[in-house]
Parts: sequence; structure tokens; C-alpha cells
Amino acid sequence: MKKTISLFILLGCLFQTALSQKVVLNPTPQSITFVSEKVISLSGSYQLIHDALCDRISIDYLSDLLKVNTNVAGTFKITLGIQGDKVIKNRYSKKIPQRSEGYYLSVSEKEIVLAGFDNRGLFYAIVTLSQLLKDNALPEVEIADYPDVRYRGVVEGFYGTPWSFDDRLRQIAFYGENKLNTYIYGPKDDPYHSSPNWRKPYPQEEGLRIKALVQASIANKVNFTWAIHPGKDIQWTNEDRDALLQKFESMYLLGVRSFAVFFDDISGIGTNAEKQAELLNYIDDNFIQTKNDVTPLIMCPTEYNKSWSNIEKGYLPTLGTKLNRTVEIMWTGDRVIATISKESLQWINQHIKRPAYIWWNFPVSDYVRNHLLMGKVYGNEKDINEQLVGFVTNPMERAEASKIAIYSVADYAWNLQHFDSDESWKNAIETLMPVSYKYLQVFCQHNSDLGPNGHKFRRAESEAIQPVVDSFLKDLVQNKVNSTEQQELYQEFNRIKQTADFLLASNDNDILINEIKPWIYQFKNLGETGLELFALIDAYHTNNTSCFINTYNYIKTLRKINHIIDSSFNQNPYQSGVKTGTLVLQPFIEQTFEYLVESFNKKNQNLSPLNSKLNYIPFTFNSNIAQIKGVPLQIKGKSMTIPTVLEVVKWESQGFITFNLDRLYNLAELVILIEGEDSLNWIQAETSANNIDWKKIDVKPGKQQLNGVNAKYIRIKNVAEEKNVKLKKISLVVE
Ligand code: 14T
Repeated sequence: MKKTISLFILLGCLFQTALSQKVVLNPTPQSITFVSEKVISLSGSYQLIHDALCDRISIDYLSDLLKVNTNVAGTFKITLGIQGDKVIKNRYSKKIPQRSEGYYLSVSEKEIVLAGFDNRGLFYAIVTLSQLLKDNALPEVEIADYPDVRYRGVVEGFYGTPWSFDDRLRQIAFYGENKLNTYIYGPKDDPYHSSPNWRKPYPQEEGLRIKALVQASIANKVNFTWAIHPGKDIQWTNEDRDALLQKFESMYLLGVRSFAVFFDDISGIGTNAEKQAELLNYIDDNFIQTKNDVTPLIMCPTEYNKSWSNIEKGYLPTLGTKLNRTVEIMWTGDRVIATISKESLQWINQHIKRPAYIWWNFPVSDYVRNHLLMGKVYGNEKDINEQLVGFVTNPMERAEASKIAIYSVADYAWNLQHFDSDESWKNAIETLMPVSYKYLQVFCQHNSDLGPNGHKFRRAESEAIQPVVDSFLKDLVQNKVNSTEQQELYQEFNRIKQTADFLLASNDNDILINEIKPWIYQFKNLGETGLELFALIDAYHTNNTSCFINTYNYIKTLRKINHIIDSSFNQNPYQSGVKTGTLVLQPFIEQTFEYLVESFNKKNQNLSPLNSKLNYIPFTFNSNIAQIKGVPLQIKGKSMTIPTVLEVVKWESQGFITFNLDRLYNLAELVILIEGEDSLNWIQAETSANNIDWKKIDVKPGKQQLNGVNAKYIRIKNVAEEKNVKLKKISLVVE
């Protein structure tokens, strides 16, 4: 009996075989046939059949996997090789998909066949075999498989602390396990990748670490791609051109065989398309093409997304026509942070005259550093494989936590049509925590949205409980009680509280737990606060005044604990602190609390009213500067800071930032730090008590004392021409 299973029915390729455990294949194969329901138990001695020149990496990997004892040859045959090999040629060649990195795998009672289109294909056949293997047994299957996308992987391209050496080693192994073939090394904060040191070779120790990463990449069939970011201060001289080539040569000596040049996030002369194309063609002609073992050059343009591109001015068309066709061009989509559609790819491809190489800015969190992005991978269209040459994800500073998204990107980029976002996310979680996955799933479900941010990119969060929250809130304001809803919500908060402890005490992925620990603390606080809310509801309905006040006080105290966590962990000048459950659950708590306390106050007019605002925000700001408005003000005690944005900000003439205080304060200190600006004569600062009459104050760069000026509003304004500036810090401290 032969059974071909449609992968749609398989739901993300989870299938129950006669094996005791379920088998999950990631990425989902293109086609899989269950030949029978038999389980093939492996005996431990085999006959490995391969050509003499068969790829050593695959032989070693297979031997390791099956613990092959080469001294004791068995009778069970395992044939491995590629397309043209003698052992493959006549018998199996026709079964191998004619696609690069494709493979054919068959498991029967007689033998196992592992046949790659190329060496990477063979390697991937063994990866699949390793995923099929459970308790030394295999299902009887036939698989023909290949990737939809040529380059699949990760670009370590974020701002912030670069991944550690150990992070990277674990990542590279993970890429091998999930058939990702690309790791692009480009952490913005490595000074030898970008300015100031891009011209210099790495110091010896760091060089050796890169060499070791290259070795690990080779063992996992990953292209270790080393990227350079020279555009901040490149001079377009022959010296700089040669310095870049020399740097690449030094990386080549460390074993690097894939290269990229990034021109993102720069301003000034570095952004010149003609010059960029000229330099890249030179590198391509005199370095990439002259070595016979280097993969095609990759570049990231300055206009790397549609919203930043100006076709009339010709930047992208210049690259499209001038840049050697062999150079791949990266693209983030319609915006810096966007999901990818067919239409947007067609748009860019016509300008760059080649299929784009997608740099997907998810789950990168360098612009929302107080959030974890552990939600599902969704939103990218599934019919775009013809329109792109690569798909790499830019991850979070937290490497292990990023694996949830990376796992699903591996799944998606291998087999677009069969990608099942929900199933892939669940499988990722189970892979990361094979024992405690149920708890991790609860955690991730409520830690996926980004909160309001300058890029206006949001993700679904708390989807399962959201409808209950909505109808609960509707009932609440109508004074209706729906006990099923209440029960469900109560249980969810209870689950959250327990989950936090279960995760803290778990030991199936210590590295992950360590990375996300502050968020687990905050998650527990969220659970506890939610539970107390139900005690408050109870006290309210039973008119138990003292219980109500007591619970009210306790909820306020839990909020203080929340602030303590928020100001103790993950402190950084960008988005400091620790946020969790911000899309659905925190607003639920705040709104319910507010409604209950206000109703209580109305009922108890003889008592002095309780403060119904759980989250009282004393300071806010507004601005007409596009890149700044809409970001949340950072408040710490008496000090407030406009969160640092990574980019160069276009500060138009008359562009302003106004701090609004909740009452009159004596102002203590103002900080305006702008890169390279030692005179702020183009900025006017003024204060006001009533938002009508304004009084000018002098401004100087950096920190300045305000000597107790009494005001409720303080505004800074560009009174000169438009300026492009890198804002280092803008903050105000009151007494
Ligand atoms: F090259 C790019 F494709 C890219 O995305 N560059 C950076 C990247 O390093 C960063 O991790 C990512 C997310 O913040 O976005 C780019 O960085 C930015 C994005 C901006 F919108 C830097 C300044 C910006 F204004």
C-alpha cells in the first residue's frame, strides 16, 4: 500500500507514524510518500556505500548520527552520494529533483538511499533522516525535496550588543539543522565591520574567532558571509578602494568565502550610486570573480526600501543598470519593517533588473528594545519564490529567543506554499523546549507585539484570549456579569503566573530562560495583577469596602513592582526596561481597574476618592517631526527622555518637540545632544505656564541647567532651515 500524503493535510508536516513519538520535519518537504506503516528498526551495523570522492562532511555526519561502526560492517545498505556518483547514477539519478540543494531520500526494509543533487542536497537528505529517526527507528518513506529560495538564512544586522561567539556557534548549528544556508555577519556595533575600523584587519584573537565560525559554518553547509559597512566615511579614493579589497583579502585568509557590502543608514558622499556601483564592480571583477571558490557578492543599498527610494533621482535605477549582474541587491520591502508582497517585489525588481534579496526586518527589536518578539512569522506572501533570490531574517540581540522566528523563516523560505504559520510556530517552540514547551507557548503568545513604534509595525498578540477580553469589557461597562468570561480570564492570568514559575524552574533550555528572565519576572507580575483584579471585582460586587481598598492598595503595589523590574533590567538609552502583554492584557487590566475604582468612588462619596489611574503618566510630549512623533516618552522619576532613534532625523524648519507636564514644575536640566553640532543657534527653546505666553531661554549643546524656571510646557524648535541630524539625546529633568 502506497500512500502519498498531501502536505496540506499534514498540517506543517506533523505526522503520526507507527513510531511512538510524533515526527516533525522542518522545513516542510516538498513531497513525502509513506510507503507503508512499517517501522524500520536500525540494528547498529551497516554497509555504507559511496564513491571514494563522496563529501566527507556528509559521511562523518551520517556516521555520527547512526553511530556507524566502520569496523563491523553489517548487511543493511546505506547508499549516499550525489547526482553523477557511480553508486547513484543509474539507479537513483532520475529520482533526484533537478534543483540546486535538492535531494532524494528513501527508507525501506532493505536499504536507505540518500541522494543529493549536489553536496548540500546530500547533507540535507541526512538532516531529514536525522529528523525522521526516533529511538533508533525510521518510518518507511520516500522524499523528494528542494528549496524554493536560493539563499535562506540570517543577517546579524542589528544595532546593539553583537551576538557572542557561543551564541553564533549555536546559531550556525541550528541553521544546519533547519537547512538554512546563509549567515551574513554584519552587526552594526562591530567597529571592524563598520566605521571607524572597517579598513583595519581584525585583531588576532577576534580573527581567530571568525576563523572558528567559518569552520563551524563549513561543517553545517552554511555560507559564512562577511559584510563590511564602509559608507559612513568612505572617501571614494583608490586608497579606500584598496583598503576594502585588502580587508576582504584578510577575511579570505581567515576562510571566508562569501562577502557583502552594506550601504544602509548612511548620509553624505557615501550614498552616491555611481560610486557605489563602480566600487562594487571593481571588487567583483578583481576579487570575487578571480577566486574560484567565492560566492556572488551581495550589497545592501542606501535606498533599501520603497518608502525611502526616489526613482526620479535615480539611485536605484543607477544600481540596476551599472552594477554587474552577478551582484545581488538586498531589499527590506515597502518600508524598513514590512512584510513582503509580490507586488512590492515586482516593483523593485524592475528597477534593479534582478530578483531582490530580501532582508526581512523581523524579529529584530533594536527599535523596541524593551519588547520580546516571540510571535508567529506571518504576512509574507506565498507566491513570490520566482521574484526573489534570497530571504534572510534580521534577528533580536537575544540569539536563542530569535530561534522561534528563525525556525519558521527556514520553513517558509524552503517551501512557501506549504508554510503554516501557526503550526510552524508551535513546532519551533517545541524544538526549543522539548519538555516545557507548553509554558513557553503561553509566554510567547503574550510576548509578540512591539508596542507603538516609529516604524508603525505591529504583530498580533494574545489572540486566543482577545475576544474574551473584548466582550468582558463590553459587559463591564454595562454592569453585566458573565461568569464564563470571568472564569476564562481568571484562568488565563492564573496560567500566566504559573507559567512564569514553571519557566524559571525549567531546565530544558537554560540559555533561553536566561535571555528572557526579566520578561518572565514581568510576566509573573502581569499574572498576579490580573488575578488581583478579580478579587477587586468580587469586593466591588459584594460591597466589601475594606476588602476593596485592601486589594486596590495591593494592585498599586504590584504596579510598583512592575516599575522596579522595568527600571532594573535591560537598561539602555533607547527603549529601556521590560514590557510584556502590552497589546491586550495590560490595557485590559488598566481599563478594568479604572472602571471599577471610578464606580467605587461614585458609590462611596463619603470616602476620599481613590486614584483610578493605574498607569499615571505625568509627562508627555508632542512633535511634528515624522520620525519622532508617536514614540513613547521614556520616564524615570523626574526625568523624561525622547527615545533615541537609530536613524538620521529630518528636522524640518519649524519642526518642534514640546514636553507637556501635568502641572507647573521648576525645571532643572535640559539636554540636547546632536552628533557633530557644537552650536545650536538654529534651535530656539521656550517655556510656558499656560501654552499661550512663551518665554525664550538660551540653549547650548549638551547638558544645561535651567535654574528652576517655573513652567508646564517646554518647547524646542528649529528656527532655521531643514536639517538632517543624528539625535544623541534629548531629555528634560524637573525638580
Ligand atoms: F540595511 C537594511 F536593510 C537595514 O534594515 N538596516 C538597519 C538595520 O541594521 C536595523 O537593524 C533595522 C531595524 O532597526 O533597520 C535598519 O536600521 C535603521 C532603520 C531605520 F529606519 C536605521 C535607521 C532608520 F531610520
